[in-house]
Amino acid sequence: MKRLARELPSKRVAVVRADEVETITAIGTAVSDDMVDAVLIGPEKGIRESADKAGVDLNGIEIIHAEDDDTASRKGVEEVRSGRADVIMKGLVATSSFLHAILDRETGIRGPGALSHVAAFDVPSYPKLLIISDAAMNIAPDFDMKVAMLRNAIIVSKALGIEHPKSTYVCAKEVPYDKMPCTMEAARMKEMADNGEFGDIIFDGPLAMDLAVSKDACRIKKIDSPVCGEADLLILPDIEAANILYKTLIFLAGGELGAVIMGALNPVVLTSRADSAESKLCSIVLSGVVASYGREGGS
Ligand code: COD
Repeated sequence: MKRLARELPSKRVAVVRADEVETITAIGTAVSDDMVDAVLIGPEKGIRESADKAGVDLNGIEIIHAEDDDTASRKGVEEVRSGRADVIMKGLVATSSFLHAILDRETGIRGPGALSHVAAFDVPSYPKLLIISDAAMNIAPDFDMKVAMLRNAIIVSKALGIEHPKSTYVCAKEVPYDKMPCTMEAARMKEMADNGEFGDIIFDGPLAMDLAVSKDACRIKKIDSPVCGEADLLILPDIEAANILYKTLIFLAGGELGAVIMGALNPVVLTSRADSAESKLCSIVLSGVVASYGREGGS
């Protein structure tokens, strides 16, 4: 991801409530490594104090003063709407204030489709990136939202150079079972994939998590699937399942990640407080990569 970000033209990131040491550390590193430019929005005194604590040099970085969350969110969205910034990032601002400013029908940056959160994990025990959705935005997505989640995740996959992502909808079982709605939805998604509705991805579902990431599990259970043990992209049934997987990959599997909200007119960075400084940096970098892909090669 970082190599890609350095090769691509620098994107400008508008950081909403940058008066937080962790956020300013991540954005400061991305700027000093020439991966992005930044404009910092929030209480100016707090931003300067946080930068001092983080040891970040603010020379050449623009600051836009905003006293409270709603004003900072509005000003951040305005930066991307006007084209002065390419990406918007959440800092210390409350998630709901930030997301509502993005979703505002009059002044926000909604795109024509739905917004969803996509995280790309690097896990030491898995030989490839693992993309998961949606761990942070859509609480109880209906089927149409899950289809949108898959489409958004495919864009991220392609932006990362994974052209034909092996994809699945993860359930507790690998055969459609009418008492488990997840499996019925996964079978519906597979029909759409078989009809070419997601382009040239490789989709199978439903699959249980073990089958998605372990060839041994497939062999033992005698499951033959083109995704078996090699999944690039996982759609999860709801925010709990996805968030539990997200935190498990970090805290029990030593994963690092980059995450981005897709579907708005510009990529949105919404890091979790639980993310390491490295993961926050990767999220900034990923959003820059996705912004370049949207403009130069992508959808
Ligand atoms: N894509 C496009 N438009 C959307 C989406 C979406 N994913 N979600 C909501 N909207 C639109 C609706 O159509 C409506 O016009 C407006 O936004 C408000 O929608 P509501 O009333 O359904 O949604 P709210 O007010 O409950 O808020 C939407 C949030 C995204 C803020 C909400 O879903 C939320 O709080 N998500 C979880 C965020 C979170 O706490 N994450 C961190 C911890 S995991």
